[in-house]
Amino acid sequence: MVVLKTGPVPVGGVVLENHLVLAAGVLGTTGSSLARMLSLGAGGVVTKSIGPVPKDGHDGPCLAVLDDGLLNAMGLPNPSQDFVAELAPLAKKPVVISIFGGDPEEFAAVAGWFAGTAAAFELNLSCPHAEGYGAAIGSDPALVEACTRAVAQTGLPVWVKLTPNVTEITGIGRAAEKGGASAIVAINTVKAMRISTELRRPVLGHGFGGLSGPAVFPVAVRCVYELYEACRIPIIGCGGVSTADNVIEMMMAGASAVEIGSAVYRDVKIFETIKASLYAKDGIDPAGIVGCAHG
Ligand code: RRO
Repeated sequence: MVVLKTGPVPVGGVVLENHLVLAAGVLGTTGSSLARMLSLGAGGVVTKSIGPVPKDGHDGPCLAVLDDGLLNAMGLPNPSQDFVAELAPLAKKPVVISIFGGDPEEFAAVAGWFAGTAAAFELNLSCPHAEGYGAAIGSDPALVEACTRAVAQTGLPVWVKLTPNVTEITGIGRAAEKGGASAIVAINTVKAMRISTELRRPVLGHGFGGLSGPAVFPVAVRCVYELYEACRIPIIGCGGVSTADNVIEMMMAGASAVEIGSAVYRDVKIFETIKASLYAKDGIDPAGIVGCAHG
C-alpha cells in the first residue's frame, strides 16, 4: 500500500494536522467531544450542523445500525446560537463549523455568530431529509452559489458539502466554486430507507433518511472523481472511509483530505488506527497521488 509522509496538510484555507477530519454529525455537539477527537488523532474536526433556530430533530427512532452502514434521520437537532460558548476553549484549533439555513440571509446570519471562532465554515447544502434546508436547496445551483457567496463575505474559508442525491453533482460543485468556496466536501448521506417486516413500518420515525458507512464508499469515490475533473478547488472526500487504503483510494480519485464519520461509531480510536498504517517518515509526498487515477 502507498504510505504518505507526515506533516501539516493545508487544504481549503485550513491547516490540518493530518489528512483525516472528523465529519459533521458525529461527536460534534460539544466542545469537549470535539477536543477529544483532536486528542485522539483527528487532523481537524467539523461540528454538528448549526442552524438559525434551535431544533429538537425528528421523532425517533433516528438511527438504525445496518450490516454495512448507518441509516439516520436525526432531523438537524442543534442548539443554534448557544453553541458559540461551546467552542470558546477550541480557539486556534482546526475546527470547522458546519452551518445550515433556509436561504443566503440565514446562512450569513449563522456564520456571523461564529466569525471569531471558526477556522472555516462547512455549508450543509446536502442533508437528505430536512424540509427547506440541506439538499432541498443544495440541489439548485443558483441557490448553492448564492449561499456560498453570502458566507464567503465573512472572509473565512467556506467548504461546501454536497449531496449525492442529484443526477449531476458536477454542476453543483461548479456553482459552489463560482460562489467563492475554498473547498468542496463530497458527499453527505445517500437518501435511503429500510422497512421492518415485523412491524410493517419504516424503521426510522421519519420514514426515509440518509445512509452512511462502507455501503456508500463507492458512491463517494465516484462523486470525488467526477468533481476532480470539473472543479479547480480542493475536494475533501467523505463517505464510508474506514481504512488507510480507503483514504489512499479517495486521494487517487482526487481528494486532498478525507472526512470520517460512521467509522467512529465502531472505533473511537479510528484516527490513530488509520494513521498507524497511512504514514511513515520515509513515505511519499501526498501531492503525488491526489488525482493520480485520472488518465
Ligand atoms: O441531522 C441530520 O439528520 C443529518 C444531517 Br444535518 C446531515 O447533514 N446528514 C444526515 O444524514 N443527517
